[in-house]
Amino acid sequence: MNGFDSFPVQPIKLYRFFLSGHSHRVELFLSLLKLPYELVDIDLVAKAHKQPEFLALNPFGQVPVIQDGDITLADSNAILVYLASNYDSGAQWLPREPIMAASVQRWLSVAAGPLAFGPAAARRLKLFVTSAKAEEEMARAKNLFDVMENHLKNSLFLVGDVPTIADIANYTYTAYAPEGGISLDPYPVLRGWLQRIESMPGFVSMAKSPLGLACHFSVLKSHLFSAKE
Ligand SMILES: N[C@@H](CCC(=O)N[C@@H](CS)C(=O)NCC(=O)O)C(=O)O
Repeated sequence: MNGFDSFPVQPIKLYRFFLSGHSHRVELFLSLLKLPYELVDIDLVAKAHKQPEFLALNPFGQVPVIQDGDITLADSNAILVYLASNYDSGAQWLPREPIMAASVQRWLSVAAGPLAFGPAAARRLKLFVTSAKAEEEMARAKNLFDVMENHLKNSLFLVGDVPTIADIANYTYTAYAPEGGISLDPYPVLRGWLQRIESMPGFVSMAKSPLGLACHFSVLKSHLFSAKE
């Protein structure tokens, strides 16, 4: 048991891709909440995410999606909000106090904005579109990490001294920024924050490249992102 009031009657299905940071943030939160879940790998190489069966789950044709009983929900941050609202009755992960709630939302917007279009985009380009320079993405990442480095000098986590879904939403693409050629060496405070998340009971990591990519890289490069090159 996880100590929370509500508990899924059956394992929550997480439709994901193993190198997707958006998928990983959901898996990480499910694991930290000690909720039962089942991973369903979506074959992005075979474009399974663009087939009618998957589009019925998410018309945007993107992972992650969860199914919790009768509920089907797409979008990583929406899923974090749902899981926190439904399964954390103590409201630690999504505080209800107006300023705290707004601060969490602000960092969810960062995860969907500068983080997605900075370090996450640089990683995607570096891993899958090797000819790309990713200069704009790297500049965005630097701006973002400068802000986070300063911000985290004042608190242990992004919103106060206890972890919230703001930290979960921003963890993966920050931790994996080096895969996009962005060093975290200049950011000791940021690295301390990553370590605090990694030391939480139930922490699970995402596959790292090139290990994670070893068997998939050539296939991915030629099929998955070719349309975006
Ligand atoms: N806003 C979405 C973004 C999800 C996203 O970008 N998913 C990527 C994998 S990381 C995807 O499915 N890409 C395939 C595509 O867009 O065709 C979320 O937060 O879940």
